Order: sequence, then C-alpha cells, then structure tokens
Amino acid sequence: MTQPFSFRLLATDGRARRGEIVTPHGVVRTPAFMPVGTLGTVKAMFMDDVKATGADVVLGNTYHLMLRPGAERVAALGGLHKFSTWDKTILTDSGGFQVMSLAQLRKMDERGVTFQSHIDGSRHELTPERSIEIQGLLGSDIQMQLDECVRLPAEPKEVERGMQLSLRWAERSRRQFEAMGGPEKGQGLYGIVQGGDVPSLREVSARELSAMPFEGYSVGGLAVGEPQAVMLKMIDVVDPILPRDKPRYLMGVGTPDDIIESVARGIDQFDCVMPTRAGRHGLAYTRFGKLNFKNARHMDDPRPIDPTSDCPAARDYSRAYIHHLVRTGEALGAMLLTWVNVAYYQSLMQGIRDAIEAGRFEEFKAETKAAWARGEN
Ligand code: PRF
Repeated sequence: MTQPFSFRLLATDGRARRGEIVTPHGVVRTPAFMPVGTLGTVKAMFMDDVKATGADVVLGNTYHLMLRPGAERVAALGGLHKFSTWDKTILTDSGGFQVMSLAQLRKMDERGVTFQSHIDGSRHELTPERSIEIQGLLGSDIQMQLDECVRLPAEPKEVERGMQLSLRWAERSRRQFEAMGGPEKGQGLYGIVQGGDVPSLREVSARELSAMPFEGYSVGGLAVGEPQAVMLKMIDVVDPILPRDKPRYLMGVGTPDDIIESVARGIDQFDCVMPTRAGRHGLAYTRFGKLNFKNARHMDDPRPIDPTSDCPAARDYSRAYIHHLVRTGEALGAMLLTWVNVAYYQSLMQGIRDAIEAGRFEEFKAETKAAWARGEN
C-alpha cells in the first residue's frame, strides 16, 4: 500500500504547533503556506521555482479544473501531478466557495449546487459526491468536503442554515471518499467548520465534525470581510474543540500578519492568492513590509529588493529594473514579483517553524511584526 496519510506533532510552543503531514507525495512541514495553483499552475511561476522556495504543497481548484480542461481529461492524462509536473503534495478545494464567488445563475439545494460556467454559460451540477469524484480524478492528496460559505455580514439564521447543510454534506463527502478508496490510496479528506461570526454555531460545527473520521479539519467562512479580531476570535472558539492530533487548515488566509496571529492560535495550514495576485499587480511582500513598484520612488534605485534573500528575483535584480518592467507591463515584472512574494511567504513559514522548535515563537512574532512596522530605514 501507498504511504498512508498521517500527521504528527513534533513540537508546540504555547498554542503554536510544529508538525508534519505525510501524503503519497511527500512530507508537508507545518505550519505550511500553500501557494494557490487554481488551474494547475501557480500563475507566472515555474514549478521548479515554486519548489525551490520551500513549498511542500500547492492548491488546485475543483471548480476551475472541472470546467477547463475537465476532470476526466486530466485523469486520462495521468492526473494533476503529471499534467502540471508538480510531484509533491496537492490539496484541492471542493468548489462550493468558488461556485458562489464566480459562477452565474447558482441554485443551491439539499442535493448540491447547479450553476452556469463563468466561461461559456454551460450548465453544471456539483454535489458532495461529484466534488469528491472530481478530486479523486485529479489525484488530489488532500481533499475538501463540499461546503457552503455564507458571506458576512449575515443573519445568524442564515449562517446556521449554511453550517447545518455543510455538516450533512460532510457526511456524504466522507461516504463517497471511502467508496472511492481514498484512505487506501493514502489520501486525506478534511471536514470544513462553518458558522460565520457566531461562536455558538462554530462550536456546534467543530464538535459535530470532530465526531466524524476526517484526516484533518478546515476552518472556512472566515476572511470574508469581517475584521481580523473577529476571525481570530472564531479560531479561539474552535481551537480547544478540534482534535489535537489532526491538522487544522484556515482556508483563504491571508496576509503575513493574519498567518502569524493564526499560527499563535493553533492553525497548521494556509492558502491565499495574496502573494501571487499581488505580484501580478506590482506589489512585493518583504521582511520589512510591502513595496509598491508602481511608485516612482523606485525608478532610480539600484538596490535589489533584499540582498539577504535566497530568491534570485529578490537578490539579483535592481528595484529600478523591476519598476521599469511593472511600468511597461512586461510579463517578467509579474514573474519576478510573484517569485519574490512566494519566496517571502515560504521564508516566513520557515522562520515560524524554526521559532516553534526553538521555543521562541512569541519573540519571533514580536520581532517580525516590529520589522514590518519599521519598514526599511
Ligand atoms: N470554503 C471552501 N473554500 C474556501 C473557503 C470556505 O469557506 C474560504 C473562506 N475564506 C476560502 N476558500 N470550501
């Protein structure tokens, strides 16, 4: 049998956790940041460069890949690992969240969600079973149940309806995952905690899901417009309920500050478009904060972004050159800044992991936040 999905905690420091997930495609060092590779590509980067930044896992999207090129086609071509050349771990989102943000004419009921493609208007249905089937066809190592993420602000009744529906979909997803032999293939399926900004609903969701046999637990429905303090409070509510011996993944988060504050509250995995999307819009994340390369102040600056970085894009190119590429809309500008940002996020995660192991996470957090606030000079 393939290496089965497993998770073990290697060290803790306060509530921060240093661990290791093993999947059929290798070891994921946690806390982990997973670059977003929606369509089987981390936009504007070569997979070898993504790997060299230290990423152990990338994220793919059921919704996008079912529409183009189609899950059955990817399967016929050998699966998403082979198709994309990414041979390390792949985690896939289930599609519900993307349907709600991208598709047209959505209709959700107990069975699932029907929608029209945002690309050509074609009609599709996504049920909990079909989502797991698609994630299996893609060959995903870490799969997500289909859920409903209610946008905030929302009435508690509406939040509760979405949370309860997600619990019923969790059960159906699990059944399908087992019917498809996911556990025997060494893959994992995560349940997703919902419940919006209502602590009592978060508790119910976390408790009910914890009673089901998932390999890990996601926290969804956050970073959808609420203040950071509300998001952190909801993590505080679920942290003592979720099983300590399973990984916890905070979906769609976030800024470097969101990540360090969530690690402090027991989160192990993150994904966000922020580093990749910002890179395509002229923004660089660095250990001394954010730099906007559309700004003319970089025009005559011969210095690299960060001479101490291992990332060639941060170390070897002048700020003036990157400014020039961004100003002229050259593809290389987006490529270099995406690389800088993905490398910075991975170095932040490495710093976090080292600090937890050394029992100095709180100091690391304080120093890191001070450096962001101080800026360069
Ligand atoms: N559910 C799923 N994917 C998600 C979310 C969710 O709630 C979020 C919310 N931040 C991001 N991605 N399935």
